[in-house]
Amino acid sequence: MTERSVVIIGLPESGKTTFLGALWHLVTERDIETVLRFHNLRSGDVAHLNAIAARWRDARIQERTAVGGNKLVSMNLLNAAKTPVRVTFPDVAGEAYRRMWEERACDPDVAEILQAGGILFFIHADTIRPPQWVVDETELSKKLGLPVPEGQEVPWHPRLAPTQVQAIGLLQLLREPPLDIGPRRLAIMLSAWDKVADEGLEPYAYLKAKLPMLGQYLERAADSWDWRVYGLSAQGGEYDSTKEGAPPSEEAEALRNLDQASKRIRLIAGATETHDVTEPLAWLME
Ligand SMILES: Nc1nc2c(ncn2[C@@H]2O[C@H](COP(=O)(O)OP(=O)(O)OP(=O)(O)O)[C@@H](O)[C@H]2O)c(=O)[nH]1
Ligand SMILES: [Mg+2]
Repeated sequence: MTERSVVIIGLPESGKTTFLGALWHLVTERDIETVLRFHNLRSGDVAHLNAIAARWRDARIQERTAVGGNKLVSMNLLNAAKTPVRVTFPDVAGEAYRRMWEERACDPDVAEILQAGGILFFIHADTIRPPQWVVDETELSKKLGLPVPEGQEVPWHPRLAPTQVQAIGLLQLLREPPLDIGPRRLAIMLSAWDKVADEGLEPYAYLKAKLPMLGQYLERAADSWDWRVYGLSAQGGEYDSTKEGAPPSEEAEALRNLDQASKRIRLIAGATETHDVTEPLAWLME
């Protein structure tokens, strides 16, 4: 059997676990045509997959993945030619990737996971931190009549870096030893697309508008990635918050009322839209 692995990467709260929950629902429910079809579960933590898929169906926000709690699941999927391909997915905490960017350190087990296969890189489309200029901030504060303290330095910390800088930093690390395994396919997943779809941009245009340096890095083929950009709404809308006392979300209620939960999922590639989140996986494994 062809062995393939797909690495899921993304800073904390970028939508990695939600995607896995939606994918597991889609391939086990089999109510929608998909490019890759479920064959059987090869090994790994099926309890974890079932738990996140159940939470996804209930329209409840996933719990943060715990550091050190990396779950490795490997499932056999059938491609269009009905050839079984074994796909291994890690569900790694975003904190592990944050550490890679901030401290340039990585646990050996995460490093091992990262040295295989095509890459699904998650960026939460609605929580992008843009570059900020001190002069602009000062100007704005003055206009709003807010106090502008003089001579107060804020020490720089890598966590304050704009999203695109962190993303490029992570991608560059993957093209350096010990993680480099040569040019790979890269699918950039702009998650929570439902929150930004109103802007009327296609995913790549959105990336170029909000993350222009990342756009240039990809266009100039700086690290020879063979890349694509997708917009993904794995939830279809806002799910119920996990915060104590938070009221249920109206959107979540509407999503629960859909006949087919699989239809919550929206994957946008260019001008086309589908419910089939196996499409980028099929491309990564071609
Ligand atoms: N509106 C909306 N929110 C989403 C969607 N997908 C993920 N989110 C939200 O994004 C946040 C992070 O999602 P997770 O799937 O837990 O992200 P993660 O990357 O696994 O996070 P860590 O485990 O902390 O690394 C949650 O609040 C989700 O509800 C979506 O399709 N739509
Ligand atoms: Mg997670």
